[in-house]
Amino acid sequence: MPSKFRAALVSVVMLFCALLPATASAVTSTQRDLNPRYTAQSVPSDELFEEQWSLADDSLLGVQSAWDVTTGGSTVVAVIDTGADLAHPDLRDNLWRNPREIPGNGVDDDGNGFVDDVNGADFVNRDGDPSDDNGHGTHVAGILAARGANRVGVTGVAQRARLMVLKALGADAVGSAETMAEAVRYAVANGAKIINMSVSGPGRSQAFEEAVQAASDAGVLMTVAAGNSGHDLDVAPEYPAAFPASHVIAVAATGRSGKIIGISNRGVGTVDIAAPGQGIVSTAKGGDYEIRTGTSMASPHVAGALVLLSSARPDLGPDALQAALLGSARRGVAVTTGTLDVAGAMRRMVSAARWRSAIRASSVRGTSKSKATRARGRAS
Ligand SMILES: [Ca+2]
Ligand SMILES: [Ca+2]
Ligand SMILES: [Ca+2]
Ligand SMILES: [Ca+2]
Repeated sequence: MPSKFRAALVSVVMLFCALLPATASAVTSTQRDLNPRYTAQSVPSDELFEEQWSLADDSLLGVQSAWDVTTGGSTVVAVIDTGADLAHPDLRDNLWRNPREIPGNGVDDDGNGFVDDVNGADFVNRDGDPSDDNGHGTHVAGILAARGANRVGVTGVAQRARLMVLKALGADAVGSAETMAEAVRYAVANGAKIINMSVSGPGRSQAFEEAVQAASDAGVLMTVAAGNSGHDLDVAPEYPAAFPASHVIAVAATGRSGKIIGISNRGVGTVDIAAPGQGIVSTAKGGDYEIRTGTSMASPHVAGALVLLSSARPDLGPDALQAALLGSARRGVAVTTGTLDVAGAMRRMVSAARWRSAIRASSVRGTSKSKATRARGRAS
């Protein structure tokens, strides 16, 4: 066996998931702005919305402004991670359904090797149930597309989407490159337009790289975590962030100050964009909510933004979506472009007339402030 292939077989995709200390105070001690700037925009009813700092202050990413155009839609987006809590009240209504698979009949109806893979598949245990035995994937899925405006918990950057849940990391949040590659191929074969991979590791696997390149060639956009080693990927590359495929979008993590946080990797030649990844509240295993920190949390912000852009302009291909996303990023951090600006990207996607009428409509509609509730933050 050639050594390169052997190296590919044994290379491991390490997942770095730094957690905030279990400080419920991090979510409860927030000073409330009694006269918020976002009153004219689309504030959803989700009870923890005001704890979602990256969304609640619309001057940061402009997600609420983008919601005036669309809150999401039927875009299929795959999350390759530790799986997800499929019964979570904030996720279950946004799950992808495999149209060729009859649920619960014990038969692999679509002949893809997985029995009853209705919402995705489990490449670790090789079954059709990608339930989460870690919690990382549930959190990532919620940042991307927790159901918005359902009065429950949080909202994703995309309030609506079809989440394809692909479990490629085990209970220890580690997975092999071959397993990651399989999950990427499943996503492409089943119509995912966007794939989020909040994983990173220094091993360069040929099998994984080929799957990512094939997905990129097929026009699938992949948002990936830059990794949490705190170094420059131009000097010390990690993957999949440093794969050269053109539709790989590597994401660094910023904090509330707008600066890239210390643990986040960076690199003007390798990391494409930055997005919030510190103290992010999202869905947790067991129908719960929790706060996590890391580039794993930044990447799904960008994936959610792509769902919004794709929903606003389903007629446009991946290059146009990617150009709007990266072209609108705000300069000033050590990545190729800058910090995610969802409103700026949306403005590039829709006509000036549609943008103005969306903003007008939301001003007339008015909003009520969402109820701030204590987040049951816990670090696991
Ligand atoms: Ca099947
Ligand atoms: Ca079946
Ligand atoms: Ca399973
Ligand atoms: Ca919700």
